[in-house]
Amino acid sequence: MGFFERNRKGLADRGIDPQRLPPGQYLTERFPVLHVGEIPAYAPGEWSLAIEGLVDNPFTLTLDQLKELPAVTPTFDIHCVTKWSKFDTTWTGVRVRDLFERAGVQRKAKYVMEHAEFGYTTNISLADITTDDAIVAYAYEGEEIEQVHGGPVRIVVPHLYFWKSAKWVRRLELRDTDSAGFWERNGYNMHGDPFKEQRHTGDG
Ligand SMILES: Nc1nc2c(c(=O)[nH]1)N[C@H]1C(S)=C(S)[C@@H](COP(=O)(O)O)O[C@H]1N2
Ligand SMILES: [Mo]
Repeated sequence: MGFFERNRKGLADRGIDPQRLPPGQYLTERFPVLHVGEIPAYAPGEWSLAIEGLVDNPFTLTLDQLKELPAVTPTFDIHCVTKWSKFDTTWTGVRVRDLFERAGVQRKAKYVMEHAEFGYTTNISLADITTDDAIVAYAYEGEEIEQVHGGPVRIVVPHLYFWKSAKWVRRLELRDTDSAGFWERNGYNMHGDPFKEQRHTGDG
């Protein structure tokens, strides 16, 4: 039996439903760090998030303003395209949906480009980024998100591969057309559903 099969079998042995693990993934207890380039550092008060593009009322929030908004603290599994999955991670933040309601999304807006520090981008549909668990997160397991994991603020969209969850997010741009973000231009899938194994361009 190979590593992946042993790992999957280990789940059942521990009473965890193996169906939670998408095809081709293995469960890790660690929290791997994955990104291109440098880790940005923010002094308190420097960070901001803009909601812009096809909205009636674009606005920008500071970290303090974000933290004043109604928050949710969902627990969910995350799945990286490099094949690790981590179960039962708990994040606190504001639903992207709530921010978009405040901005007044225009009818023609169907897609969102997440823009992060240093030019990292990832594209996602409006439907995927407005689900219950899609949040602008500022805490992980009750603590401030570590800088290496995207602190002070990152997107978390648990039902898609984790590259769709921009760390150090600075702008959410509402768009009428879908265009490839950073990894999507470099061979990754436009949608990225782990249960359909939409890893590479054209999968699924
Ligand atoms: N800004 C930024 N966000 C990013 C990335 C990146 O390179 N830059 N990598 C993505 C990828 S491929 C993954 S798997 C997750 C990893 O998040 P983690 O380091 O907290 O595990 O961040 C995603 N968000
Ligand atoms: Mo990833």
